[in-house]
Parts: sequence; C-alpha cells; structure tokens
Amino acid sequence: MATVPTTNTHLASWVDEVAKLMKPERVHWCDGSSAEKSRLTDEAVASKVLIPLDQKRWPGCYFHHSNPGDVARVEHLTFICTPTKEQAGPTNNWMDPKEAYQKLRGIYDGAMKGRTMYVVPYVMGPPDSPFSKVGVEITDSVYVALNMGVMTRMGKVALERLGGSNEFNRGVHSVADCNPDRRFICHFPQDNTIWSVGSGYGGNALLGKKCLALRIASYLARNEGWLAEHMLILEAESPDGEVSYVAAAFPSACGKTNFAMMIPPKPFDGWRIRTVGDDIAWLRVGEGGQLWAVNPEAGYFGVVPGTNFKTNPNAMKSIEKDTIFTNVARTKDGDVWWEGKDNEAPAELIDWKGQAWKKGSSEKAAHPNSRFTAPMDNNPALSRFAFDPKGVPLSALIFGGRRSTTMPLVLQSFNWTHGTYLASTLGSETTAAATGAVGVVRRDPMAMLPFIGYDAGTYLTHWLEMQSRIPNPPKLFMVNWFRKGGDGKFLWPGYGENMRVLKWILDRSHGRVGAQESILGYLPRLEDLNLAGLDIRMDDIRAAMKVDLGEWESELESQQEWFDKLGKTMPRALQLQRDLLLDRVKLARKVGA
Ligand code: GTP
Ligand code: SPV
Ligand code: MN
Repeated sequence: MATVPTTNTHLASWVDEVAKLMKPERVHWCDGSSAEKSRLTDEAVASKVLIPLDQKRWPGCYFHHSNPGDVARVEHLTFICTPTKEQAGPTNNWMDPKEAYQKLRGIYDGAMKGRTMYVVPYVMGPPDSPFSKVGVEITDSVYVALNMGVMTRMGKVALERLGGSNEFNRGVHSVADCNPDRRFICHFPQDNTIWSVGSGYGGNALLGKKCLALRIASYLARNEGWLAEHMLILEAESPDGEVSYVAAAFPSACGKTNFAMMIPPKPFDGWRIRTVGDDIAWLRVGEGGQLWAVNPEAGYFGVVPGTNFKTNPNAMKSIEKDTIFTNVARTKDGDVWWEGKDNEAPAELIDWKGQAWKKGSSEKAAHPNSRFTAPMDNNPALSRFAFDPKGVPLSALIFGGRRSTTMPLVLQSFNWTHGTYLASTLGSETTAAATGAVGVVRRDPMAMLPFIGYDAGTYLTHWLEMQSRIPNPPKLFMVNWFRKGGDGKFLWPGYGENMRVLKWILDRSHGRVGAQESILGYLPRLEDLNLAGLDIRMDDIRAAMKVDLGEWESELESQQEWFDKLGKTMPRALQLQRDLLLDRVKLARKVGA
C-alpha cells in the first residue's frame, strides 16, 4: 500500500475502510503535481483510456471515448438519500440511506480488484477563500482523476486546506462494469457523502461538480443562509471603465459557457466581457449588503458541438492546449472535428464511437453531448477576479431557458418575489446533456431541477427568504435566446449579439434606461436596445419580444400543473404571483390588447 501523505486520521481511516471494500491492487494518493499529471496521462494512454491528438497542433490534448451507453448525466438514476422521502421532495428520486449504502456496498465489494484506487483530494473554490469546501473523491478511473485535476484545485493544496479536520465531502466512485442496470448516483446530504457507481461520465463521475458543488452545497446553503446555483458569472467592463458583474442560470446546454465568454459585436467597441465562471456560482451576502458570487470550479467542462471561432472564439482558444476531448470525432492524423466546427467535415472521420464515418452520413460524427475539459487559465477572457476569495458583487441575476415560443427575448421582473416566481416556473426544452427525450418543455426552476439537493418547495421558500437577507439585492431578469419564427429558425442571432440584451440589463440594474411595463414585467422598448448594425428584420425582433396572450394562458395552465406537483411546501407567494398574472392575462384578452 502507498504511503499516506496526510496525518489526518479521519481521512486516512476512511480511505482505508473504502480500500477494504473495493480491494484494489494499489492505492494512489493524487498530489496534483505536473509530474503526476504526465505520469497518469502516460498510464491512460498505455491503457487506451486516452488517445493523444497530434501534439504539434494540439499540445497536451487527448481524446477519450466513453462507453457508448454512458454519455450524459442520468437523472433517473440520481438519488437524494435523506432520512425521509419528504426531505428529498417530489422532484428528486429518493432512496432510504440504509438501503442505498447497502445496495452500493454490494456493488463496490471487490469492484477495484486488480486495479488502482485513486484518492483525489480537492477544493471547490479558491483555496484561500473562507467559503471553499474540501472534498475527497476515491475513484478507479484515471480519466476521472485527470479531469478532477483540471476542474478543481486538486492534490496537496486540498490536504493543506483540510489539515486535521473531519469536515470534508466523502466521495466514492467506481465505474465498476459500467452497467446501466447497476448505475446509481447517490447523495447523502446529512453525511456530506456521495456514492456513485456504474458511470464514468461528467456530472455522474466528477463528484466535485454537480454532486458536491450543487446538490450537497444547495443543502448546506439552505441551512447556512446562502445559495448554490447553476449559474455562470461574468464581468462586464464599459468603455469608460465601469465594471459590473452578473450571474445567469440557464439549464444544461442552454448557453452558459457561451454567454460567459461572449465577445461583444462592433457597435460595442471598448466593452470587455470576462469570465468568472461558466457553470456554478456560490452566492453569499457580503460587503455593501450585496450578493457576492464565487466560482467553485477551476476548469470548464463544456459542450463541444456548435463551438467555433464565430460563436465562441474564447472557448476555441481555451481548448487549444491541455484539453481532454470526450466523444468528439477525430481524423486518422490526430485532429478533432464536431458538428458546428468552423470547417466542413472532412471526407472521412472516426466517429465518437470509434467507427469509420463518411461525409454525408446521417449519423452524427460527434456525440451531441461531447465535451471539452479545459483549464480556466487557458481562457484569454478570464477575469482576474475568478480567483478572488471573496468573489464578485452582482448587479443582476438572469434566468433563461430554451423556448421556441412564449418567452420574450428579455424582461425584468417587478421585484424579488416576482423574479423568484418567474425563475421558479422557468421552462426549457430538454437537451442531450441528460439522457432521455430531447426537445420536451419541462419546468426547471432556476435551471436547478436536477441539482436541488432537497425538497423543491423548501428551496423556493429559501429563495423568497433570501430577499430579507440581502440589503442591496441584484435585479432579476428573464431571457430567451431560442425563440423561433414560423420557418423554424431562431429569431434572435444570439451569441455575441446577446451583448445588446446584456447592455439593457446592466443599464436597468444601474437605473438609467427606459422600459415599458407589460403584464409580464418590464420589457425594453425597441429604442431602449442598441440594435445598430444588426442584420435582421425588425419584425423578427418584434416577434422575439412578443408577449402572446394566448400562449400565456396555456403557459399558466402548465405552470399550475408544475406548482401542483410541488405539493405542501410550495410557497403561497408564488401561487399568488401566478394567479395574479393569470388575471392580468384574462383582463388583457378581454379588452383585446
Ligand atoms: P452545460 O455545460 O451543459 O451546462 O451547457 P451551457 O449552458 O454552458 O451551454 P453552452 O454555452 O455550452 O451552449 C450549448 C449549446 O447552445 C451549444 O450548441 C451552443 O452553440 C448553443 N448556444 C449557446 N448560446 C446560444 C445563443 O445565444 N443562441 C443560440 N441559437 N444557440 C446558442
Ligand atoms: C450539465 O449538464 O449541466 C453539465 C454537464 O455541466 S455535467 O457535468 O455532465 O453535468
Ligand atoms: Mn452545466
């Protein structure tokens, strides 16, 4: 057995206990050094877990293909294991903790025989931040260990931060035989523990991310009076040097990474958008009574398809080196390709499954949920406050889904309660980021449906209560980049052009631009938006911003079904907001507005 690089007896004895169960051939404690990274990479290459790309064109970059039956988060196999079912609430799968431990112990027994057990200590958040959390993930996947090295502050730094404390998240992970019938992602919020088995992919396996930084953290946040949210954080600097920060919650594969790395179009020369985070934000009340945001991650696990030098140049530069590509397509000479890359598909490729692929094939060459894992430092637009232990103060919170109808391009809520109502009813068409049907509208409150680690009604109450904790709160907005016209095409050009909407949001937050009051909230008047140089028809912009009363009447019916599902803990204030809006819609229809 390896020498144990810690005097923390809580940690050492827990690792020992897990090793006794898993029965690995050897135990490797990750120290996070670059020597270790190259050693693990070599091991991964030798065992074909990683395939090197052409190192001249793609220095430090590797390709990984996952098991074809293991390509996304599995929400139906994700469990919140609280003492009672009510604590997990109606939106989570629940398993009795005793039963869950027993079931997974059975699968773990001997699961690492003949293999290496990696012990991965990590910090979520800047190592010197009082808000950061330490976790230790035990895994049998070298791919997971390498990804954790990019996505978190990993190794020695975490052991130092932990010291002799017993307060760390205990994460156990085994790919085992990667069998979907024996795949479980179990969270034990009361024990600060996560047990995951049967998947080696993304949010199922990199336990610091969705499991700790959202599900477990949201539970802790409620008890401690803060928020753990599925949000990007961006910095906007105006030409005259004013710096503002906003955080935005969009469901998986709905535009967070793109918005966080956006490059403003021509008429916004002199504006600088920088990235603080692209997926997760921990929000706390701080200095000046403002809400402050910290990004707990150190890397990006981003959607590859659709990424190119036009839509997201900063992402393209972020993945030029030291990046792991999962489930993209590649060429025989070590290049990579995906749908929506700048260049057309080459005549021949090796598709994400490793099979020969010919241009014109009806099959996708890259998996729709193919991903890059890239270190945050690679991002040319990284904010220097991305590492700030106290985070950044927010002027606005933005919520947005993928809706081809109904939701206007942008609107500002009347107040915190109304904004919480709008966010709590956020609807979005499902994407390939989770297994299951794609393109079905589902309610995804605050883009957190799959990530709330406790009862959803109680979570919404916590959001409402946060108002009285924040003396100087951010303003709350809704956006929708994905509305479609009769021709099935997006009405709004999106990506960098979203700057036009962001500018209005910033000006509204600082109280210096007009708006028009509508039944839904404040909408920009056309003259409030800078649309200079935008090559689209005014009618399309009007259609993107339209509030269609007929659509809203059915929307509100569907919202009621959602609220009914939430049951006893559903806050009355949100029901009242919905009822009030329905009355406004009915009155407006009556007068034929
Ligand atoms: P996760 O990593 O799953 O949380 O996704 P994300 O929310 O970070 O989404 P991301 O920015 O990776 O975008 C997902 C997909 O939406 C990509 O295919 C993008 O090209 C596309 N997309 C992003 N922003 C826009 C936009 O403004 N308009 C349109 N039409 N598509 C967009
Ligand atoms: C998401 O689905 O929101 C992701 C990808 O960011 S995963 O890490 O797999 O959850
Ligand atoms: Mn995400």
